[in-house]
Amino acid sequence: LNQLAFSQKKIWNETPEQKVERMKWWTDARFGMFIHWGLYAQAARHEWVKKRERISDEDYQKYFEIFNPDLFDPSEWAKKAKAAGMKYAVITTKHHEGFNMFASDYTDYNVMNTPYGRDIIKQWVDAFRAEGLGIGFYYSLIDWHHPEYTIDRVHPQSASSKEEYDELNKDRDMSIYREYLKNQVREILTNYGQIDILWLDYSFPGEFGKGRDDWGSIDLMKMVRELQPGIIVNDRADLKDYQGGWDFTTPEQFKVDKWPEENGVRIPWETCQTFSGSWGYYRDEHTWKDNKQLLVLLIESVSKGGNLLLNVGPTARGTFDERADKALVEMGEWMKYNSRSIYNCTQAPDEFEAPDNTLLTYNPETNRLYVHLLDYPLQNFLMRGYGDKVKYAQFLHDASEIKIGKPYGHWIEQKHAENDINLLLPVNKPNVEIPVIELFLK
Ligand code: JFZ
Repeated sequence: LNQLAFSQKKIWNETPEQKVERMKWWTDARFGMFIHWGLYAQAARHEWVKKRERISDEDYQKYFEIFNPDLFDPSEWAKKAKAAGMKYAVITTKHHEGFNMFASDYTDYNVMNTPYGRDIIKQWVDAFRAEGLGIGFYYSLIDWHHPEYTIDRVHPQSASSKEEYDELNKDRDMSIYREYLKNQVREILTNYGQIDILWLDYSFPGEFGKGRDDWGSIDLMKMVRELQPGIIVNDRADLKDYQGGWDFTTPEQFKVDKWPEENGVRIPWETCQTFSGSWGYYRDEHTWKDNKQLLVLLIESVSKGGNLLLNVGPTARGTFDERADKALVEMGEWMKYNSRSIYNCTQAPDEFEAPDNTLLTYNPETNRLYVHLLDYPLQNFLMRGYGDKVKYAQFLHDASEIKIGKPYGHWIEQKHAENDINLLLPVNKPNVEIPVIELFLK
């Protein structure tokens, strides 16, 4: 079911079985927290604000000079993630703005030199570890601050022609940035103990783009694998055709229609999603998804064999926006009673057809199938072709039996095959956002 595509070019030697084993905790976990936090939280209008509004380095400097998240309490964050049902978390150690949330020997543009003056990443790792959560680092390949990083033509910029870009970049040397990037990744993978996930972001190969040669991706990933042999890495360093160059794919902010494949083989995947559209804290954004939409994102990911990394953008004081808090609490309420249909679960075997308005997940170890009722049906719930497959049915949230009957009524009888069954659901929807039927399979 979870065989992996392997190519000839190798950065890291491992059998497909070893890879499945290395990633097992992560594919079982299914649900993680993404955290986008940096100086942009102060602007509170998108983590791309510097580019979007063409803010100069001089003007952006004020955020560095006043950064002081006095209410930052990472153990509170960790407890909230855990209560929501999340099993791991990934935080921005550096986003495109180039600012380091960690103490670095390679730039002064880091948190130690702000009024806050303490290593945020260190505290964050300790607190999230203490709650038993997997630890992930996001590190931006793109850097709008480093003086040697050549200014990109594909992102909004002040220059308009090739000549102007050449002029802007004439004194910049990407090989120096490449070395810096490697040094910084070494720092974050050396100074904080075991790191479970590395999330590099992102490549945009092409005429005006940047890819593996600009980042030195091959060399970088060899170092990553050596420093942290157990680490799980995303696929944004432009190393798709290298074994060991990536571990999972990252469909972002769109609906995944089926389990992604590489060379006809299903691959591990994780979709990352926001509450409201922006990744960084955005005070005035009103496009927040509701509880049901968020639950569907999670269930739908698992129903297609994937994970959900759900993003929080903390404020510049170090707190979660109350809308994020509310969303996490609501998800946790559902997860408390229904997480058995999420953890260790995956796409159902092809023989099971999902009835209308349902999503199926399946636990291969317990051989149980989960039917998520997105739109609560009438009481005679027809399941075609399930007759010889189901031993017992119950609601997941309260373990109350759901009786199994035959499709009834003489006028229906002729239309139904011998193998169809009818689940006798209560008339009223149980008080659960998305009720789940747990089927014990034969
Ligand atoms: C990137 C970042 O630019 C963004 O700020 C955020 O951190 C997000 C998680 O990742 O955005 C991307 C990167 C790649 C694609 C789209 C958005 N892509 O490949 O479609």
